[in-house]
Amino acid sequence: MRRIDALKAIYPDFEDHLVVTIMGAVAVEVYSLGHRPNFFYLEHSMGLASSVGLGLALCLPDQRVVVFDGDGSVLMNLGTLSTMARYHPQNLVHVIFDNESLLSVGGFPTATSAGTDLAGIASASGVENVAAVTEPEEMKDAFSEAMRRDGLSVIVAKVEAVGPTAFAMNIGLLENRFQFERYIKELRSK
Ligand SMILES: Cc1ncc(C[n+]2csc(CCOP(=O)(O)OP(=O)(O)O)c2C)c(N)n1
Repeated sequence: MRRIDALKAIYPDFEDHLVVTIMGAVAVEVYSLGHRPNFFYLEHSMGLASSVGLGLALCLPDQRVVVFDGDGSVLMNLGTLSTMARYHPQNLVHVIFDNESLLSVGGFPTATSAGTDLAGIASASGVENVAAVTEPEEMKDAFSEAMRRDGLSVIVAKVEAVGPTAFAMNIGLLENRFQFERYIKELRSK
């Protein structure tokens, strides 16, 4: 499965929710499907998208928060899975696209290419709902189930190590940061 196809399969289910992505290829792919003011691309802070997502989920319990992460990023902040499980937000879906590589910086292999099982680590960390998917249809089912549940879900999607041909996005880092902040402030004032 290509990550872009997995994202296309679930875009209608996440477009209206708070979305945080890691930097690089996945940010560009989400952006290419249609940017929304409720999407935040966490540039540079590798490993911390799920931590930002957890903070948002705990502070905004009436919202659904979706995090799009990568295997390399999760491996840099592996404690995030036990922290999320410990604080068990009722509204957080953490999607880890596992392409077994650091695709955005040249494709160096990560530990998942040598057998590390992120779904197994998520379960052993205490995450209630964990799914491992390999096809867009499975992704669609696992994602809509996760969005329906009250709780924390982790979906590990095995994807090919392919990404966009170019990494340009027509939105500046600060513009995205302020737009997302404004979106949240407006939610709170409703
Ligand atoms: C702290 C830190 N270290 C390194 C980088 C450089 N970097 C940017 S993207 C990336 C790879 C991310 O890999 P992964 O999470 O697996 O996502 P993929 O690129 O494969 O989609 C790296 C190493 C960074 N941005 N921040």
